Amino acid sequence: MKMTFRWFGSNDDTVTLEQIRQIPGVTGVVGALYDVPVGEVWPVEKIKKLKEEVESHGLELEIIESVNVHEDIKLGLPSRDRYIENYKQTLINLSKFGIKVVCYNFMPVFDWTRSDLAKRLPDGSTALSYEDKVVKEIQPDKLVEEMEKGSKNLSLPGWEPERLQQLKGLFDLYKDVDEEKLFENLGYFLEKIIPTAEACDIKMAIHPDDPPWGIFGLPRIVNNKENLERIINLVDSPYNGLTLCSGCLGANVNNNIPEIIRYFGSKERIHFAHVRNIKIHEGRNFDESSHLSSDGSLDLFEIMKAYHDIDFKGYLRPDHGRMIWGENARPGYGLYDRALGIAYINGLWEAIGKSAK
Ligand code: CS2
Ligand code: MN
Repeated sequence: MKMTFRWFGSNDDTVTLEQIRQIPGVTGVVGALYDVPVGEVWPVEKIKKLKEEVESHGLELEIIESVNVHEDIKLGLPSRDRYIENYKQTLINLSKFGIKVVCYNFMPVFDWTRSDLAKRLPDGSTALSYEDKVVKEIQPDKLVEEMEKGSKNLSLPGWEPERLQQLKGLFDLYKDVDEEKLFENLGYFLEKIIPTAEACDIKMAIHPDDPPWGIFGLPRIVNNKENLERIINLVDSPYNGLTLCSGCLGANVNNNIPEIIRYFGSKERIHFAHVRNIKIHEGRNFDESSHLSSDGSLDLFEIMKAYHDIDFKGYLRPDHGRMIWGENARPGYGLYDRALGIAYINGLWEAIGKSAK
């Protein structure tokens, strides 16, 4: 595996490249251009600048999270073709700088959703948390407001204000899009972009829905083994692959994460691993815990063992972390807890590797 760390750029991250470089085992960052509106082509100059900045700190930039997909593509509107052409051009531009994997998601309207961005845990840390009742009762525009309030004035990935301003219009448009239609629209998108991804040698890696069930009546399809299987078969190419996010899929107790890793790993379709733990409470409620198995509901040993068994050579990053030691950072994306997560994952990896010999 290649250990990486998500970074939001020098203007918009409390964590510096200098700090990231000092986390044991980290070889690269997971980056993105956050100032290009969704649907527009990523300019070569900006990609070049990001790449050079990362490399000047002794780190690699080989993976992008995310090139977001314009809503018109998810909705299947006639205007989608223009945005798909732009997406292809972005892939071509990224390939000029040695990008090997592009993570993206296909969630209608909302990216990852939480009811609290700073829930206080018994040890005094704060964590992202999801309470079903809260999300069921809140109006979508109020949720957007709450997320903005909790963001500490740092942009939240996948929550672009320009797009969310059009909430009402988007909900109207999604009235005609059920799960089947969303699959169809994803298939249309993949058929168009995978040949370009192949030519560019960029592996596409779809990120699961977070949480892995529908919210506000919007369809969600990237949420269990059967659907992941259906997605990789929409276009049967190694370039049509997955980001395996343990915390997202794991929120549904019916998803057996080690088994899913072994299954899709044997097909060589996992290109990016997000590793995090969550503490599931009764029903559809969970808090994001530390990575440690005994702190959460997922067994990180079994998860890392599955990656080891499939001889995982792809990119991996700790996913969200709690806010600890008084750190003030973007919710989920502080330095300390994610660095602790990495140390723990490295420890598991070394122990599993050595005891397998
Ligand atoms: C997230 C998402 O769970 C996660 O990794 O924080 O925002 C994720 O980056 C996107 O859904 C990927 O497109
Ligand atoms: Mn993730």
